[in-house]
Amino acid sequence: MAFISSIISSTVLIANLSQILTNGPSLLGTLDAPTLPQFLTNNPLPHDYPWGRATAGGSSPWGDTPNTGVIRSYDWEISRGYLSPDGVNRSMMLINGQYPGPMIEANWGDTIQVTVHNNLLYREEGTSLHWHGLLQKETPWFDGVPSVSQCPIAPNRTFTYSFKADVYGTSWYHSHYSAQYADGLLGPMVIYGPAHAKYDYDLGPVILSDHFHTTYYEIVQNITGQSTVTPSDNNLINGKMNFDCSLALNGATCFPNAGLSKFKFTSGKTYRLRLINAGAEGLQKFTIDNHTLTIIANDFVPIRPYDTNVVTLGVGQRSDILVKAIGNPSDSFWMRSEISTNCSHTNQPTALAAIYYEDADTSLTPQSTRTSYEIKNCTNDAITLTEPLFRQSPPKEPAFTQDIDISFGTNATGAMVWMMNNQSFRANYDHPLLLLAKQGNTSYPDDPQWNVYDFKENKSIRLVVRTIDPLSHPMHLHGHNFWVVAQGTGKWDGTVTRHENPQRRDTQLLDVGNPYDPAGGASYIVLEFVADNPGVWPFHCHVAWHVSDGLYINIIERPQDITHRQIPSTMAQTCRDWADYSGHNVVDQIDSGE
Ligand SMILES: *[C@@H]1O[C@H](CO)[C@@H](O)[C@H](O)[C@H]1NC(C)=O
Ligand SMILES: *[C@@H]1O[C@H](CO)[C@@H](O)[C@H](O)[C@H]1NC(C)=O
Ligand SMILES: *[C@@H]1O[C@H](CO)[C@@H](O)[C@H](O)[C@H]1NC(C)=O
Ligand SMILES: *[C@@H]1O[C@H](CO)[C@@H](O)[C@H](O)[C@H]1NC(C)=O
Ligand SMILES: *[C@@H]1O[C@H](CO)[C@@H](O)[C@H](O)[C@H]1NC(C)=O
Ligand SMILES: *[C@@H]1O[C@H](CO)[C@@H](O)[C@H](O)[C@H]1NC(C)=O
Ligand SMILES: *[C@@H]1O[C@H](CO)[C@@H](O)[C@H](O)[C@H]1NC(C)=O
Ligand SMILES: *[C@@H]1O[C@H](CO)[C@@H](O)[C@H](O)[C@H]1NC(C)=O
Ligand SMILES: *[C@@H]1O[C@H](CO)[C@@H](O)[C@H](O)[C@H]1NC(C)=O
Ligand SMILES: [Cu+2]
Repeated sequence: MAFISSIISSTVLIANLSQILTNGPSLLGTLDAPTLPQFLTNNPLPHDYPWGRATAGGSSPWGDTPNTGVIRSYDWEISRGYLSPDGVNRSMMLINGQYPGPMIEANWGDTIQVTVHNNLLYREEGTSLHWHGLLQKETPWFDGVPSVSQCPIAPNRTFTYSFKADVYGTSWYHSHYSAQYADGLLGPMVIYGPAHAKYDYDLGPVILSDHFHTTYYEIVQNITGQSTVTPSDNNLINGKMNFDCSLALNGATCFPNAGLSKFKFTSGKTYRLRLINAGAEGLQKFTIDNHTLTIIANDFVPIRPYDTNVVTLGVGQRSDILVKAIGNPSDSFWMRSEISTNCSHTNQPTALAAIYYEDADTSLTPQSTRTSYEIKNCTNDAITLTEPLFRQSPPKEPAFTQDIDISFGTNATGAMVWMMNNQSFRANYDHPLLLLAKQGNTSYPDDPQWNVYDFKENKSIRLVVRTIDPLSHPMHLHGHNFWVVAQGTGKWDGTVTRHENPQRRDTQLLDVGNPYDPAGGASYIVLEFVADNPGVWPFHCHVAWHVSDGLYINIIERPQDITHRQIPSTMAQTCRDWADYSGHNVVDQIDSGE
């Protein structure tokens, strides 16, 4: 912590590097970043709003998706480049040269269209982009998961995603190809929808992410071999932080005081902040000195607001919060995010950003005091606290219940692997499961490592997920907002928390287990969803290194309905391009593939 104290005790907050050297052409984290609107107005407004009469508390955020007919298009080039987000110059994977990647903005019911050019050329790699938390009900083939919904986009090839903004709120997109996103292939996604809380200004995305000075490839080489974890080197807010250059790896160029993110507050106003944990491993604890935080949404689900002084976010999770600017016009305060060292591995847990009130000198260092909080377990806030605004209850009894035990071990060749029900996952990039399912092929007896759970025509599915290993896992399901009907330790007694309206979200933390507990030592979460989205949906831990080691299954939902879908022919073309590429080049699949 000496390093953090040294930043705080300096009087002047130096920014030695220009934004273009730390983040490329991104404005996030600078005082020039615009506040966000209530919605985008360049389209007709039926009943005053792009989404018509729909409301947050009264309309199902799925099922009732409006169709605005408006297309929001983006044109992106993915390439390697050098940036120094925290002062350490490193090779990254960038979108249009920037990190974090460009922000996607759309109204609920718009169509988002993203053309991706894979320009990863001098050390070639495939790629694909996943739109975290969108349901993809109309277009499951655009979910962006190689080996599931598509073949990877081959080097020097272009692919266009086109999908509905079918839920609203805050999220992010990221590469789903190996652990590429840990090298920077990620960005924020904001979908404007019906108001469900009152505030004056939307400050936009606040991206929290652990940061590594080595490439994902070097880290994954280690963690798929015999070595243990690689701790993160730093923690960033909107892609920025300083680093203690005396700790920089041999040979790395390091600039001290690279520069922190800065935000503006006006005394008396209320701000909306869109917190996103876009890290590879670190569980984040977010605070703002002297300010109360009101949580109004978790993932894409608006909830009944409640106050807290700390927000816990596992990798992949988001919380929208309101913050009342209670300070005086000349005040400044620290925004902090700390990687929990109980739950994650890091050499530098604290990310700092400065909040300046309207009359504060933005070149000075805030001198505020850290909010204290208890870090014990590695869970989200109690599910008794988090109640969705739009009420929905799961079926009395699920049609099918699947137990899933998570464990860690070595495979037959001695490599470390994570397993679900004793089976570690490994992708086959050449045969996307959704495209096979379209042909009626849903059984792969020779490929147990594809980890397929075919729930056939079951109308609802409950997953009882348990672990006794002493690590926590943010479990993410594609294509759904699941109910979290229970969480706890020991054996679940069947009690459902608030059956009339349990918490829903798309990622939920599974607490650490205790392998030495004579009583078993399991921790569990119980998730449930209605099978209303025919497709093949990954369910996996969102810790990049755990999914690289195979902590991943594929869920097939209503396979009969998949055979009736019209899949665009660009999907087959992408596989032909990939086959052509992989037929002439060795594809170095060092991990599970996701
Ligand atoms: C970062 O390293 C690359 C490759 O060595 C170099 O071209 C670039 O100038 C460096 N950037 C800075 C800001 O030193
Ligand atoms: C990329 O593709 C274009 C057209 O398909 C081709 O002309 C060019 O040589 C390719 N570039 C590389 C580096 O493979
Ligand atoms: C990989 O493991 C080796 C041996 O333990 C270590 O020296 C190296 O620093 C590790 N690399 C990374 C990126 O963690
Ligand atoms: C902020 O909180 C600290 C205690 O944590 C208190 O000492 C200080 O006076 C507060 N500052 C302001 C400006 O409210
Ligand atoms: C986690 O710990 C906090 C405080 O230590 C406690 O209030 C909360 O109930 C715990 N959550 C769970 C799910 O055990
Ligand atoms: C064990 O895992 C490693 C790393 O993912 C992989 O290369 C190897 O093929 C696996 N061995 C077996 C027998 O599955
Ligand atoms: C996994 O393996 C353990 C130990 O071999 C065994 O006790 C357990 O029943 C297996 N679980 C499943 C779901 O096959
Ligand atoms: C299903 O697809 C797999 C992978 O391509 C193939 O090995 C298998 O033979 C196919 N099964 C049927 C019944 O076509
Ligand atoms: C429900 O899923 C189970 C497990 O895959 C399967 O055995 C069963 O046939 C399914 N039931 C229906 C009605 O499809
Ligand atoms: Cu995990």
